[in-house]
Amino acid sequence: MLSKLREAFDKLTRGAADKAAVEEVVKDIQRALLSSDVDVKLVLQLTENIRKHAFDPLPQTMTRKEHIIKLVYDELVKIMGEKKSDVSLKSKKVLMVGLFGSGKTSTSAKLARFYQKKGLKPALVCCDTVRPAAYEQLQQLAQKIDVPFYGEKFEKDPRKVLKNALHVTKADVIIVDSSGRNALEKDLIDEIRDLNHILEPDEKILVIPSDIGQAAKQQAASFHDALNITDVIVTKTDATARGGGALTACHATGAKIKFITIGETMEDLQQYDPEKYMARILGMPDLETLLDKAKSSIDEKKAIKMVTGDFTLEDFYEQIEGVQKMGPMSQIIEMAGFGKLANKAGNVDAQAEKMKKWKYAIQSMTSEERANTDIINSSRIRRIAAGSGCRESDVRELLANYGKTKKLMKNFNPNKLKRGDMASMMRQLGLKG
Ligand SMILES: Nc1nc2c(ncn2[C@@H]2O[C@H](COP(=O)(O)OP(=O)(O)OP(=O)(O)O)[C@@H](O)[C@H]2O)c(=O)[nH]1
Ligand SMILES: [Mg+2]
Repeated sequence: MLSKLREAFDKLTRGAADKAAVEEVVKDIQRALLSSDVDVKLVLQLTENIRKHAFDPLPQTMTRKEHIIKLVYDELVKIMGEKKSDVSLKSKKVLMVGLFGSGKTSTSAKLARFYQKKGLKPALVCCDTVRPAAYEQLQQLAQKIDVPFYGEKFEKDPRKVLKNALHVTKADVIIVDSSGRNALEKDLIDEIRDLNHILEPDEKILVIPSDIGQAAKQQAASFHDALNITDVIVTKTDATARGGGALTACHATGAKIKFITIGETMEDLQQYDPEKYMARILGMPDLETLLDKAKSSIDEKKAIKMVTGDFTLEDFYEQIEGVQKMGPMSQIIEMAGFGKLANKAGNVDAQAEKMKKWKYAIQSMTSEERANTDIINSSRIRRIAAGSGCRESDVRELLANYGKTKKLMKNFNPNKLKRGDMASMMRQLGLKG
């Protein structure tokens, strides 16, 4: 169980976190990963990075223990997906593959339900001609969620079924369920390969049950060889909190987790969210709080850079962009005690348009110009404008705002800031009407 990792982390609270202690924890982490069926090579690779960064300088808000948990988290999500999964709502064809009993059929229906709730028209196709009741199983699920279903009860060749299905099925999202096997056999791989050629799917999803062990690597690698897996769905996460198999499968395919399933009803499918998923498999419900702390310490560093006036044109761009996204700048405003003032940061669309121009302009500058904007004279402005497709006045506006901000930031002390100062600063930056 990956939750064994938690026990390893706990050791860091006791005693000093010196080199020997961290080394012991690294060993514990290795044992925990190995006993969760994570591939040996992968375990060594993961822990090497943790060892390397264990003694990096600590951000003020974090303890050594929290820092190491964050390192482990970063390593794990690098493989399984660092961001919440991206689910496109365009028309598409999806092929579901996986071994016997992994959850392909039920997950196909859950996925159809997911897209149905998003306002798309899904359809389910049964290409499992091996398991006796496969046809009825998917048909019943399709009926339950009121989604069109195609299958041929007596046809033994799934290739024929799929070709026919594609002729008659009109839907935004076509989800094709395939058959499983006890083990990876050549006939299954050949069949999957053929279905892949006939369907030409946009998404090729490997369905992996949470409780899969060491077999994950070989399985994932074989499916990947046959059809280039694009996404992973981890099923049965309610039944066991293992997670090592999913990690290995993602590593073997290079694909990220798109969804997890958390139960047997048609609503039990969730988009993958790294923080939530890791909290689940590590058995650490408070993980999100810890990660929030890590995020705010990064913003703190940026803020310090900003208030010391030592910031470049690129930093400037990032800060302004941050205001749009309620990012770092709003953090500073919060630090200064003004709550979500940045919400009122003016007309978002016009601002976004301006940002785009500025971005191109910055990209058209030489690194020398970026480092020292004082050298940007009229002829350089002309060149930058021409290179970025902006007007010269846009470039001048960018430079003027950057200069103003730099000056403001030098005198900016978040602790002494008054409400009026902040509003005036926002106005001067052209961020408030
Ligand atoms: N508790 C729980 N059960 C699940 C979950 N996902 C699937 N199952 C159950 O696992 C069993 C197997 O699921 P199927 O969808 O039939 O698996 P399959 O891969 O299509 O199986 P074959 O077609 O035989 O290869 C069913 O009883 C499902 O209800 C889940 O997230 N949680
Ligand atoms: Mg099935």
